Amino acid sequence: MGQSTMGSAGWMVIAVTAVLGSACATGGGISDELEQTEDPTTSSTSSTGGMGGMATSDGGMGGMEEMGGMGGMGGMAPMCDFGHMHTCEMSTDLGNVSGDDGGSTTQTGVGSTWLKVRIKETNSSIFEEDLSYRVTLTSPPNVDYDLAVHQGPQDGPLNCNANAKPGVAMGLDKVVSDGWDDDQGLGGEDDSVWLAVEIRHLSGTDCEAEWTLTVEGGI
Ligand SMILES: [Ca+2]
Ligand SMILES: [Ca+2]
Ligand SMILES: [Ca+2]
Repeated sequence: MGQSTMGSAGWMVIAVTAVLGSACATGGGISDELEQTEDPTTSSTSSTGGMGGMATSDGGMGGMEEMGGMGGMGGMAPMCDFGHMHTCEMSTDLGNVSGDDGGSTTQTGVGSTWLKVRIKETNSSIFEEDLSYRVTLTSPPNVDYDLAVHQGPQDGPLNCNANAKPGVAMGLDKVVSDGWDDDQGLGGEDDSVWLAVEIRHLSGTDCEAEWTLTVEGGI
């Protein structure tokens, strides 16, 4: 079928060329010839039935590709912004998680962002109860996110410039953990710390796929 279509189209091209050739011979310069060569070819490609065998199928495929492209861009896969929604200083506050007695908090979202959480000393016993935490970022299967934790000083403020503790890959998870002594001191010493948690988009375009961040204390 393809061959016969090509064959008839080939004949039509020859016919058009022949018509143009004779028209050219009766008058018109080189520029006229070029314009006429383009015009009949274009119009017959889009409208005439005879050449339609080939021209229509070409046009049809082209049309489908354009439609498909537009549909993909516009409806099925909307563009979304995976960039940071705000700065570290404006990070979302997840509140306190007990770093000694234990506890946890979980957050979900899409795209890069900053969050902060306080790993709080809640046990005021005269006996030491050391503090620790584990931050786990679980990426959805089709979007990859990276994790970094900036750990502030004990009994101090959020420190966005603290050295980043990079997430260690464990399957789909990125994990950062740490622990430190419960200092007693005279009258007790607060060993709570603020964590600035950065979630950074690496790859993938699914706007619906959420990451899950879990912060556990007293691990
Ligand atoms: Ca304590
Ligand atoms: Ca303490
Ligand atoms: Ca301390």
